[in-house]
Amino acid sequence: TGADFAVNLTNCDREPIHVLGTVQPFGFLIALTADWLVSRVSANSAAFIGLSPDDMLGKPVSDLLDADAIHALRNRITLLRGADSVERIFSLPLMSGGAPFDVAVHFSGPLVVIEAEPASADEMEASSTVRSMVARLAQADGMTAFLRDGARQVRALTGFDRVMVYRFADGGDGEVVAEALRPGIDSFFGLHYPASDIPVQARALYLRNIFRVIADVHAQPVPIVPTLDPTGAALDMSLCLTRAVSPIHIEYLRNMGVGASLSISIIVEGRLWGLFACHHYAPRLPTFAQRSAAELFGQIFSMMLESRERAETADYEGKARQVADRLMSAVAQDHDLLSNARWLGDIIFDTIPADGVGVYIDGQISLSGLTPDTAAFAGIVSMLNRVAASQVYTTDALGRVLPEAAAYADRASGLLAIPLSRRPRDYVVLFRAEQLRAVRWAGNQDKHIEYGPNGPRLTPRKSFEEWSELVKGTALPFAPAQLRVAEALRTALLEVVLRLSDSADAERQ
Ligand code: BLA
Repeated sequence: TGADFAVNLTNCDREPIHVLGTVQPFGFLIALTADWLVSRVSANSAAFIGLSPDDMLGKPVSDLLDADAIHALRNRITLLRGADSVERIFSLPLMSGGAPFDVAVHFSGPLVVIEAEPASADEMEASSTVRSMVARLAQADGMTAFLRDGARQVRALTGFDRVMVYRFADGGDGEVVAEALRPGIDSFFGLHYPASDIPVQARALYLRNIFRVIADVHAQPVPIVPTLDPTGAALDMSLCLTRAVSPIHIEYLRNMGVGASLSISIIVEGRLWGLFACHHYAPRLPTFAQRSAAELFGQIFSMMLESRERAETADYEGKARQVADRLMSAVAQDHDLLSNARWLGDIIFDTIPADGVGVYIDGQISLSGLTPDTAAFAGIVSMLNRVAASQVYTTDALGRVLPEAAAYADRASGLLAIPLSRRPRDYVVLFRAEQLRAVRWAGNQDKHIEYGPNGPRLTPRKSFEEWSELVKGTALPFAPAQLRVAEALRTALLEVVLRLSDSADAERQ
């Protein structure tokens, strides 16, 4: 269970963050058995409804809460029918004659979990708020504007100081691809972080539960009583709104001076594409209605992103076909073009972005852009002859397959090779430089911060350094769609090359 797991920097991907046994103090929690007996209560219940865990544990909930409230809860629970989701009720008086609460109910295994916090006076209409947010977003022209507008909308709704769109790469590391900020704070735009900053079990949980808020990183988490049931199991809080989060993440947030954090999953094609990651430099709890609206907005944003990505892919494939046709007809007319690296780069880089290109034909070398020198290129060609004679070959860490390449990693850490002939030897090779980018951190580096027990490693600056260390000698990988295009280019070029050699043979005869 989570309660006795001592988390540190080396084991945090195994911390069972869904069973830590605590809630955040802005709300309280009651868990009921299938026959509606109280089986668990958070220790802070008395402050909200005047009943302590001792007053409630083991009792039928009908002896404790208002009859109308129980009726409303039962109705919602029927709606769930065991589904992996959460129902919400706004402004429900839990005790007869008492104050209203905003309430969430869901199933955790066989238990019904009720979470409640004092109702806010917020009269916001979530649906109309989200409707106008979405209408504005729909007008965004292009992906960059779409992501940036998404961040702006979330900031306008939640009032957080910083809203980032954080996008995951295949290995789980991530990049801040859009940001909306309160004026005057440092930007994190363009920064990358290692996968360990949002460990694998957290990413899995965020796929299942798309919204979380940490209202006050200095608040003391409140234990659930009893923490373990008679079988020794802790309450699975995966779908809880009040779930207190991993102490290691709290330390990270404190180390960076953040007071409250909120994040919303962005899910595309069933995968965790990224997060809206929001920070506030003081404690902050958006109202229940605002949080519901933000969650809904996240879902709609995800769907819009998915359809924009599909449209982009279709556009891209159309453009790639045009490039293949253009290459083929140009080279058919003037086959010297094929050994002109600069000309090839101009045509290909639009569809397969790279920093340089080299061509090797009949022993002749032509280089353009950021590439290794001629001698190094010849070394690459002989390596390719061993690994890539007849298909597109790619690596994003050339130094790992060709040790001498470490010497020019800054110029060429990644390559994509398109063989031009059935026999080994002739290639068009695209190069990508090492992906490390110089980053200038804004802000006062000397500002005094008391670091937590795991020290300054748990800060974005150190995280970024760690990421930089991890990606030394690697380039941004060529994406699967880009590889498909390269394969199409290979077929097109192979065809002209064969035609050229046929006509050369004919001339000779
Ligand atoms: C969770 N880590 C998170 C979350 C984010 C980040 C956004 C989601 C929870 C939230 O909404 O706050 C990471 N936040 C970032 C990053 C930036 C940011 C990269 O603002 C960049 C600007 N975290 C670490 C390390 C460990 C770690 C080294 O940095 C472990 C060794 C753990 N992060 C960790 C855990 C969670 C987490 C366990 C899950 C928290 C939870 O939901 O319980």
